[in-house]
Amino acid sequence: MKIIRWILGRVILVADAVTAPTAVKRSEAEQKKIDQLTQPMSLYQFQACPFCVKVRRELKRNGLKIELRDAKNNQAVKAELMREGGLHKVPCLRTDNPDGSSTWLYESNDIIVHLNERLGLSA
Ligand SMILES: N[C@@H](CCC(=O)N[C@@H](CS)C(=O)NCC(=O)O)C(=O)O
Repeated sequence: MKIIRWILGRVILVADAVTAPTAVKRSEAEQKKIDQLTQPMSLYQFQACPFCVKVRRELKRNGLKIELRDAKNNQAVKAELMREGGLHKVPCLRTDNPDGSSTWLYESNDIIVHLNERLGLSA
């Protein structure tokens, strides 16, 4: 079972690499505005999870600089996700708020919709 999952993961990664979306082009000023909005965000994810690949492709397509955190192999990141987010489930988008709290958003589709709305992107 583990080996099948591993092989499927590699297939997903190769397919993703071969069909990688091209990033949208925007003016320097527009990109700077988007970068400021994404600066407090990070994505907790697994490299070969199909739902994470889906979100990463959206980040790439929209030219979003959001830090990726490996919640599978990095034990500190995994513990942080469980302790603060509440679940060991990926993808999860973390947003650090100005008051010091963090907002944790699970579900790939909800993350994509949230990013589109928050950043004013066209879906
Ligand atoms: N409906 C969820 C599915 C997410 C999901 O099933 N993620 C798996 C990895 S592919 C997971 O986090 N499993 C928990 C674990 O492996 O501990 C989404 O679209 O984000």
